[in-house]
Amino acid sequence: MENPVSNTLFERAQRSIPGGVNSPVRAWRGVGGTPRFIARGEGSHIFDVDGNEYIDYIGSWGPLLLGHRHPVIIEAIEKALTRGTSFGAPTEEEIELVETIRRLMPSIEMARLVNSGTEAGMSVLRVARGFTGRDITIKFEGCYHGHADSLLVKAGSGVATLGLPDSPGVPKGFSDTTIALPFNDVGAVERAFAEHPEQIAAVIVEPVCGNMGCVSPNGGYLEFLRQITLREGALLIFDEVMTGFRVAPGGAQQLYDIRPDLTMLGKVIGGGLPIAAYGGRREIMSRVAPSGPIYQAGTLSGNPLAVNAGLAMLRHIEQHPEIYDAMNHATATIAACAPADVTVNRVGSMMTWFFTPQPVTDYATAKRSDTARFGRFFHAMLDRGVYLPPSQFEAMFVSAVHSPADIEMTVKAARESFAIALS
Ligand code: HOZ
Repeated sequence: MENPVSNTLFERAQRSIPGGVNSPVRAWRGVGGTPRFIARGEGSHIFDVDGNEYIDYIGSWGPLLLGHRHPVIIEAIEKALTRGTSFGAPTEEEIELVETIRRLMPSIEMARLVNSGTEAGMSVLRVARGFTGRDITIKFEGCYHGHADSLLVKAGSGVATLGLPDSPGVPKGFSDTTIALPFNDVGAVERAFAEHPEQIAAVIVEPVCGNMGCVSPNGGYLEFLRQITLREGALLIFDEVMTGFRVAPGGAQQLYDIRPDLTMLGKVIGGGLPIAAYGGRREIMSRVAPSGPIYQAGTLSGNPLAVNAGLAMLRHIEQHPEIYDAMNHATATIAACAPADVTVNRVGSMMTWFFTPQPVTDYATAKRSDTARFGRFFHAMLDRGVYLPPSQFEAMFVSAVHSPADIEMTVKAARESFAIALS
């Protein structure tokens, strides 16, 4: 595919924006080549500035359950737009959005709206520390909870893609409050609690990891995290930025039947517009200002465009639970075409093809994947009109509007691309 306009734009972008992008993975350092600049999206497809069309499996990194420009979301945004773009004052729809989230995810008894997953992550940790009076957090290697200082330790996503173990600029005092452990390793968590009695405020986890590629929890692992946190007086935080309303209407906590103390939600609650939330047990959330002393604030929190878009999407999925079977079936069909020396991890409509024949159960095993082969595969797929996340360490997402024709074309493209990548 020709992409002269993208090439020119990328050169221009690099003169004004670090790496030419506003979020590192978009620079395609994980696969090489020039990122395509996107002109527009429609349903399951996106179109670049050179006029090339692709079946989109990024979906704005997960939230576009209904694809691009779904009529219910566009209508909600248009209506909201006629009333104003930002008030810095409460609106009725904010209550409705949080009430809808509560219906779908009953562990969330109260929630606070913020603007991004990063903001949700930094806020939820402050609340966990403020509530427990403890400072240490356990996170898992390869999990990514946004770029807040104390969470940027052995993180996944762009940090994994670029091979940066941690980030300069994070004060040692901050990273010292974080213990990073291998995902799915029960013994490591037991040892950390034994070594830091009554000091661990919370265990934060992506219940299905999406930021080291898709990695599912071993049977019983999330139950174990629930039990040990209860036993040790620590809080269990689920980061459902990717899994929320995706792997089930009530997220991973519904799928695995676990009730976390606190939950982070991201862009999915805005149907792709910038908004996020954290919430959980009333007793904990009541400690957030102004009802309690733990401070967190923001002018754009509960922005009316994002709130109305998210409300429209969540109401739609509440009324159409059948979309989950369709998304899961479509994803399973795509997943099934992998050859034996490629490992497929899939949970619902999230999946990753890892270029290793070994099982991928944590960050160490994800890193065994042959990223050069992944890069060849990515480009072969792109040449065939299929747009995947440009990193081995990101999950791909299928929406409710990917059609049978999209899936058939993707499977055909994947078979041809595996042959190229593995040759
Ligand atoms: N770190 C994000 C996904 N895990 C990528 C964000 C972006 O580039 O938009």
